[in-house]
Amino acid sequence: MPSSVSIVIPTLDEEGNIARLLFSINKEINAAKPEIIVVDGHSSDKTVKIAKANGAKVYYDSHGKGSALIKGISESKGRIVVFMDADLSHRPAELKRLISAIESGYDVCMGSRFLGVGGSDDISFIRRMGNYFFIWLINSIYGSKYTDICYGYRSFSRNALEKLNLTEINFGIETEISIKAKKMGLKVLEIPSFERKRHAGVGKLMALRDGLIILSVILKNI
Ligand SMILES: Nc1nc2c(ncn2[C@@H]2O[C@H](COP(=O)(O)OP(=O)(O)OP(=O)(O)O)[C@@H](O)[C@H]2O)c(=O)[nH]1
Ligand SMILES: [Mg+2]
Repeated sequence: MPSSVSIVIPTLDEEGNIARLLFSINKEINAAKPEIIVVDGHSSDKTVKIAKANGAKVYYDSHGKGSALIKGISESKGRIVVFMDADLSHRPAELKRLISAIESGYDVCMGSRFLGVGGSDDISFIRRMGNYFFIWLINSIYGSKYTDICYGYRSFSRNALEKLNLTEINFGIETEISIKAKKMGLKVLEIPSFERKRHAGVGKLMALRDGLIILSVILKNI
């Protein structure tokens, strides 16, 4: 893989996951010599110590997952940037496909849990229904054909990230990306992705609070 690749990983109390994730990333795409950027929300556990010991560059951000990703974009150097969760929900085996989509000329490549052989072991009934509703709403309002909206396993060209100029500091950032990419006419590819159950630790997303944030992002971008 000739391109330079940065992987941006937001973390909050992921000490039970981060070493395993970094090991698997390096195993999968060793040849790409990826730059690994961890942006930590001031974890109270050993996340940062473990990330540094396993070769990641660590930065801090206090505002939320979206804000951590934005910080990661500004600190990263790669021509291709991948967003990846720390909890082992996103399979490192899918990295090559996300990267090669950008190398072959797409601006954005989005993993989708609801496309083809994609799926999820990690999504509750309520969250699945919420996801379907938001996908329908965005496609109806913006004329897009997305099969997934709120999933964070995605890759980007540097150019696309500069155009997107992201601002959402919380879990609304994926929705912001999907809407802006459609409105800007970016070349987007969705690929099937399988979301595994969070390995260790506790999820930070709260369905009602974050559902309302996502709804507000959908409405304010009209
Ligand atoms: N820096 C930072 N990272 C965060 C914050 N909230 C969540 N994250 C990270 O963002 C990623 C996604 O968060 P999760 O808590 O796994 O959200 P989720 O996948 O919707 O929830 P689960 O299905 O329960 O895992 C993980 O790597 C978290 O550690 C935050 O406030 N700051
Ligand atoms: Mg998770």
